[in-house]
Amino acid sequence: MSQPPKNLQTIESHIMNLQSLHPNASGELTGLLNDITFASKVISREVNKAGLVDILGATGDENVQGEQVQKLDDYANAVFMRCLGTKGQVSIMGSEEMADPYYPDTSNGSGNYVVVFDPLDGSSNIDVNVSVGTIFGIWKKKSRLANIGDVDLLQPGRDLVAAGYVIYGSSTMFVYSAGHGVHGFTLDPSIGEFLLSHEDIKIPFRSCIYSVNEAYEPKWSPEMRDVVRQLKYGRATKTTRQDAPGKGAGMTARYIGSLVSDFHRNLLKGGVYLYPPTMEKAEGKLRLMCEAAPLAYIVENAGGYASDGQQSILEITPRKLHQRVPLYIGSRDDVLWIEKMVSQAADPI
Ligand code: AHM
Ligand code: MG
Repeated sequence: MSQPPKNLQTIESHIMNLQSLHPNASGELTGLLNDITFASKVISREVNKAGLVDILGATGDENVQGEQVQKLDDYANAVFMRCLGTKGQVSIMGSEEMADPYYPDTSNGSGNYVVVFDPLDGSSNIDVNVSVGTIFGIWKKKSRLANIGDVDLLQPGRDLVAAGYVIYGSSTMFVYSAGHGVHGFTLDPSIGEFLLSHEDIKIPFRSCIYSVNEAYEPKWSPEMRDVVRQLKYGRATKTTRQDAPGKGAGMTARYIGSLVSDFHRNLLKGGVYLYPPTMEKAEGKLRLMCEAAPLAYIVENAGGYASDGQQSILEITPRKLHQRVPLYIGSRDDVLWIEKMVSQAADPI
């Protein structure tokens, strides 16, 4: 008979313990986080049979139950929409998959929370069995009355009350923070529970991994080319990496092209992820509210840092829901060095 696992703490009990740190808490945030974990289990189940769904879908876009086969990112979005805010705790939902914010009827403006999410980031990778993920951020509504609007939705990452991501990989993991450390849970599919597997994650201060799509190099500014060249060959400026794992030499590269996967690896092993502006995309590709800010909140709670090249991602107040932002995120020392290089460049990069 196999030994029972050492740690059998479920994510639900972990979230409950968190609530006990706030004696006046109403339980709404606890309920909301539990709704998100449930949604992610449903999405995980579907992602795990993605190949099979494709085969069924190819026969005429209907599955054996006669239901329309949806693209997985539409499916994940629909699951989030259905699972969240059903108890009236959410006043506004914003999704990468929806052009406009959604105001759930169940709340009618009385819910205390605003949730923004990317239901399935990197979904173009699913066809080739590469890990994908969900990212979410939760803010508290600001308006007292029911007339909620942009002032509630467009809040900086610094005001997040919780954020997290789910990675659908060799196993499904749920990583979240509500301001008391970053904690990771692995889904045990046999019992359908997320169990605490990575308590109080801390990202290494310096790293030897950089993650960037170098195919865009011809479209970067000369200064950005120099930043990546120095990551590769070793920093010329003397805040250097003599005591870093690379022993003063350059870093190694890892780029999956699936943000949650690249971020997760760097969070655990140390590393820096870059999505700089290009000639065509002056603000980069990634979304401030549903991708950059939640991951910035996670990385800062784990001791790392995230910047747009000028300032902390968490300090940026969004102008619109789908605003894009350049992103440099990961090990603190590496990101601070990149921010220094970028902000000192003559032209913005
Ligand atoms: P998506 O939100 O449309 O899935 O795009 C985001 C993805 C990230 O997961 C990934 O890091 C990035 O796009 C990759 O972009 P590129 O192919 O330009 O390197
Ligand atoms: Mg995305």
